Amino acid sequence: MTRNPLYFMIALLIALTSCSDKEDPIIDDEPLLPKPTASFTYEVVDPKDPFTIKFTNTSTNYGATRWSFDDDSTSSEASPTHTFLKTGSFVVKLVTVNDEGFWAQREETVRIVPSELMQLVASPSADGLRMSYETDVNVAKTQWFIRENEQTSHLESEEPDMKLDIPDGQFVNAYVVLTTPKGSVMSMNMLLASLGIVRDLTTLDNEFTVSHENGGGRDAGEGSSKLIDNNITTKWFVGGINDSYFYWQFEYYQPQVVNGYSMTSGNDADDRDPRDWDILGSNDGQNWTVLDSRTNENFSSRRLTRIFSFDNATPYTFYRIHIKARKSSSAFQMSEFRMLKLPTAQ
Ligand SMILES: [Ca+2]
Repeated sequence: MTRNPLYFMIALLIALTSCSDKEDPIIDDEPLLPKPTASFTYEVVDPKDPFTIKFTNTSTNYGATRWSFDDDSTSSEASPTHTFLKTGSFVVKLVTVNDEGFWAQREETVRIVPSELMQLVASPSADGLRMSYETDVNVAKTQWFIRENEQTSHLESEEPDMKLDIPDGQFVNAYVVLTTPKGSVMSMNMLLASLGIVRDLTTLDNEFTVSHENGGGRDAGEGSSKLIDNNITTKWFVGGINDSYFYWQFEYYQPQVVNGYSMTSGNDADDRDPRDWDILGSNDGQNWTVLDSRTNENFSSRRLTRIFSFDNATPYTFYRIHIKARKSSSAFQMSEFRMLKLPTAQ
């Protein structure tokens, strides 16, 4: 028995709209066919092209299939092969329909993660820092970009590597974009210092607590979670601090060596900026060692990121940032704070 494809489309549309596999007004008769099931498996066929995924339909009792790949593309093949054009998480959906218009569906999330596909390599040398990458993926085009500010960046190199002369104490924000022969793209950000890649330890298995919270709570529009959400357009605001002991701290499950941090000022009201502060380390949460101490610091513009470094080779479980004074306000605000491990000479 064959039916006009339009029939399937209408039946599918009605079935999807009614969100049920039992109430189909087109079907008057008792179902004669077994109802369809929907299931599938998927795999990368060639490790050199992890963006191309082969989907194997393991559904039963179906006449037609409809795939959607969560990237604006679809397929009606039984077991399609699909190439994603970027990294990310894709909710792939399969709908199966039998000749009586009964349907079933299944969703699976396909994840293509850059950090699982490529690794950045930094080698300091006499004529600067050499950046390269290791990957099993077939790469047709490499582009290294240097970020000038939050909005603009420039193409630095189209070679497999990039050489940079970074003065001591300065930092460069960069990213690399790799394009496969089929046009799929993956990229990675890096913060670089003269000796290599700066590691961001802000969200590596840590507990984040604060002495004072925003009135709306941790996850409010200006709650403390906005201090470490890796977004400089969101900020943490807390008022009424006055002379009380004000801090935030990180507790790591495994002790970590931290020897740097970044602070990004708020979008307005510079009187709420930090002026004096200490960075303290502890392994029991009781006895603290002062690792870095700053006074009369100034953030000369809004949403300005400043990176601070200090000498520390000791791994600590606890790090506390004690803000001893704001510029002049009884309130405090900051757009972003990151815990950093700066590369040191071997
Ligand atoms: Ca933020």
